[in-house]
Amino acid sequence: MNRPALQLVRGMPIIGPFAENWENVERFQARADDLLISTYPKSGTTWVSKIVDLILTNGDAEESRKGAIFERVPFLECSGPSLPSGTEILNKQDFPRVIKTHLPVDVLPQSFWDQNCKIIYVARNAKDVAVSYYHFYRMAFGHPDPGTWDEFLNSFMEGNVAFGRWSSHVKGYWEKRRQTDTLYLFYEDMLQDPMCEIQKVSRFMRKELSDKVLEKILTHTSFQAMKNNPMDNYSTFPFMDHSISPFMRKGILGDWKTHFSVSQNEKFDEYYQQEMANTDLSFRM
Ligand code: PPS
Repeated sequence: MNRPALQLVRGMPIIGPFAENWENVERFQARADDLLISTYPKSGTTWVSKIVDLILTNGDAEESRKGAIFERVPFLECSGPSLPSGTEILNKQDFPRVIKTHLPVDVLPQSFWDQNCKIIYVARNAKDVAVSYYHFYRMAFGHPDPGTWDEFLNSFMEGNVAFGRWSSHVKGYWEKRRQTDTLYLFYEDMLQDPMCEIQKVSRFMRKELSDKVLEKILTHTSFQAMKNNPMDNYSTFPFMDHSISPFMRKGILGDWKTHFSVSQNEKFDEYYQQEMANTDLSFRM
């Protein structure tokens, strides 16, 4: 498959074929009972989607295996050749819906704000996101060729990657969280104490779950369980070559240390100080 170039939508670079369906995304009618899972790419979207799905099924892993995670939690802005678009799928879906998006706050369809939908936002530290995104670009052919790691890292810092600047994304939802019904989570907290974060999500969804159900959810959402589950590991999704890099790659904190050279790290730290100077949002790296 030829790798399509990124296109600009409202000033934000987006995967080329996603731009083709933009009118339908912008017009999308959210409902008050929709639950939106929003993230900058590679921040734990699939992980939290699986947690939400298992909370909704009361920990019933067999029920949750009835479809791939990208079918159970459709991707709003997804669109491509020979694929039903996210909006097409969602417009036919039963309510209440759980919806995945990578759109930043200023590009999210207005109806999500008008309906005051519940939003679960997951943020991950920028250095690990950059590494994970680089490997994802290599294996997912909807993206342009990432070039070398150094070239990709520069594009990432410039915001010249799909969904734009990491810093605007994480800060945008952070600033909006108090005026909206948003649960703001961190990937690093999920790694450190997954049970605590699962409980936060279930409380946010107003679902009372027994300890036994919570334990089941914990088991089925571990990195290894999801990596081994074809419904969760994207092995059934087209346009990806897992032999280049698996979707479920490492799932750890600090993999950036094996990728950043000393000078890349210095440059990145300088960029990071500038981008994050005006916020109290902080990350563990
Ligand atoms: S996407 O394509 O933007 O929707 O990707 P996303 O799901 O947001 O992020 C993929 C990264 O999350 C890791 N992952 C997990 N880590 C720990 N535990 C669990 N259960 C888990 N599930 C997914 C996945 O491995 C990607 O990170 P990297 O660093 O590349 O391994």
